[in-house]
Amino acid sequence: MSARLMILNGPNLNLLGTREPHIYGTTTLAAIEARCRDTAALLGASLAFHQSNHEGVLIDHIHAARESADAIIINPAGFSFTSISLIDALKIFGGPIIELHISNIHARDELHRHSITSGAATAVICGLGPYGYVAAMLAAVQRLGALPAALPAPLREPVAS
Ligand code: CA2
Repeated sequence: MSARLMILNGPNLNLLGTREPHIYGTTTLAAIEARCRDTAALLGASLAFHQSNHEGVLIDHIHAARESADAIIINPAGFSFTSISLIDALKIFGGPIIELHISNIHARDELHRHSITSGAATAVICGLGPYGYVAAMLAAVQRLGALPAALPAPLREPVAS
């Protein structure tokens, strides 16, 4: 099985690398997308990668993902703290959802600490910087049981619970 991944990026992330580098680093979203495409090739996965500043556009992508993707990786950015509609859309998607934040939101100010969309996610990754996207892709494909057999065993096999 070849996993189909959709990565969604919320508002203002198109400006990554240009403002507040002390929080979000200097890597641009284009560079992150390139890294994600390289990772998809390594994982034998297909990738749709989107960014929007508009809640409704993100919701339309999530609806489309019900047909076109097996897993969603989403950095809802500011919508993490406000959007009941994103939560509702994510709950309708049937596959694994990994919520991702570049910064460690738990170490941020009160306004940026409580993601309400996390409750609709299968797992949450935060604080790893842009590498979080790579980690999320690996975890999503592992969840789908679609990691290439050529990958070393520790990357493929879940640790027993
Ligand atoms: O760390 C993350 O990935 C965040 O989702 C980024 C959001 C923030 O509201 C979350 O608390 C954590 C903000 C994205 C804003 O993007 C910017 C990009 C460049 C310069 C300034 C902000």
